[in-house]
Amino acid sequence: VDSRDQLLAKISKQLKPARFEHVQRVEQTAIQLAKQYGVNVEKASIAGLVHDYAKQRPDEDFIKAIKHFQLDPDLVNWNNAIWHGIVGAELIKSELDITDEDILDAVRYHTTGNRYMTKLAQIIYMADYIEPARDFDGVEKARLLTSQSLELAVAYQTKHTLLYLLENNQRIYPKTIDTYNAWVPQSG
Ligand code: DGI
Ligand code: FE
Ligand code: FE
Ligand code: FE
Repeated sequence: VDSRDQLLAKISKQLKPARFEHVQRVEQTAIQLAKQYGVNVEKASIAGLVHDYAKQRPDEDFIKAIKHFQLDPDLVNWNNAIWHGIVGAELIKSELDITDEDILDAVRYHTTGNRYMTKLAQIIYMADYIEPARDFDGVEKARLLTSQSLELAVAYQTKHTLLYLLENNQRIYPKTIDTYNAWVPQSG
């Protein structure tokens, strides 16, 4: 594991400036949430910084990694949006020597969510959605919910992502549906 400066240098090599700024805002948001919810602040910092590490890699890197790491072969039928977290976690592990499975799971599930998510994974999922530069209908509601209940916030994001994907004729990755089914609040 590197010093913070070494880690930042490696990340900035992989990302264009706007994306590098985004991951630093996600880090700060995740640190605040970690303090509020009693989660390890160091892990929240690292997970926030690395969550989009693989976002700007060429498709062929992901195809190679899916084979090399023997991940679910169906992953080849998806795209960067799905790969950069789920496959990106393996690249982070091998290239940045980050072996903490809490951090790697938070990266893995930061786009799709997952049936099981640690508090750290919930925090990264939400921090990515509500970091200060995010601006979309519903972001204020998402920020308020995140400050009140991580679980309800995860459910809110998942529902709104699904609605957005359906509205835009995008395919739904099965894990996104699993997340919805696991987290949607049930009243009876
Ligand atoms: O990497 P970021 O832009 O910071 O954010 P992200 O990793 O949360 O989301 C990347 C994109 O992934 C976003 O535009 C929504 C999309 N996405 C999330 N779930 C699914 C999905 N795209 C498809 N096709 N299917 C999904 O289930
Ligand atoms: Fe992402
Ligand atoms: Fe996200
Ligand atoms: Fe992100």
